[in-house]
Amino acid sequence: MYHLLKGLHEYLTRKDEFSIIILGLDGAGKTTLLEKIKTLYNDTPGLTPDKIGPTVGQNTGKIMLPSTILQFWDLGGQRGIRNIWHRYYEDCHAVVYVIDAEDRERLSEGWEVFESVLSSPQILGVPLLLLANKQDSPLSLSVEEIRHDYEDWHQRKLESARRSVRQGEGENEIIAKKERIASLEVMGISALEGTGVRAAVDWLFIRVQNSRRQERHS
Ligand SMILES: Nc1nc2c(ncn2[C@@H]2O[C@H](COP(=O)(O)OP(=O)(O)O)[C@@H](O)[C@H]2O)c(=O)[nH]1
Ligand SMILES: [Mg+2]
Repeated sequence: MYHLLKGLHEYLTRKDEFSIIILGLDGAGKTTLLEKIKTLYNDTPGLTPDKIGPTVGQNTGKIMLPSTILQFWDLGGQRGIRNIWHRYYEDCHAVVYVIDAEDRERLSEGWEVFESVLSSPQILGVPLLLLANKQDSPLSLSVEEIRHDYEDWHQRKLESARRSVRQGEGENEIIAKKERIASLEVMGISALEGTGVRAAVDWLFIRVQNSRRQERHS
């Protein structure tokens, strides 16, 4: 009887755990976002922005949602650290890419890295969310402007690839990527002030639940 009740209790209180990785260039606001998520969802608040230094290695944070635990991994964005992102791809359930919408000078560098994330075969089927951060700043590009800027950048890149003799990708990869871009979710946030952060977490929560269901039915 005890075991039966224990089993039932475990079943009813069971929480599925999902890993979500937060990627982006250094300075995009990944750590600020992670700490804001912790502050919004946990009893013990995350670090305030004045306590956040450049990320060396990784930061993690867990939040509890109904029958779900989301574990966030903020991986550093410096060039050297980016080389290890792929090690996390196999085990993640969603990817968040943070772009600094205020830093126009580094947008194309940000898209270059975003493109490599988007093209990674291990995460082709994984929900991907693009966050246009720093919306509190009057200098920031809006969500629409960010989407257009990326599409323009991508178009230019395709054209220059067509002109060059050596093509890295086949037609199928290009089509798969086009579909991914067309269905890409872009949201505006201010990691500093917290605006839009709950909407982003809600989106992730729903998407990881849905992809788990698809897994079961396949
Ligand atoms: N105005 C503004 N600044 C932000 C925001 N998010 C992060 N920052 C600032 O951007 C800088 C880099 O943030 P950080 O979280 O360390 O970036 P990371 O390298 O991607 O982890 C810091 O000075 C942050 O205070 C935001 O939403 N708005
Ligand atoms: Mg950081």
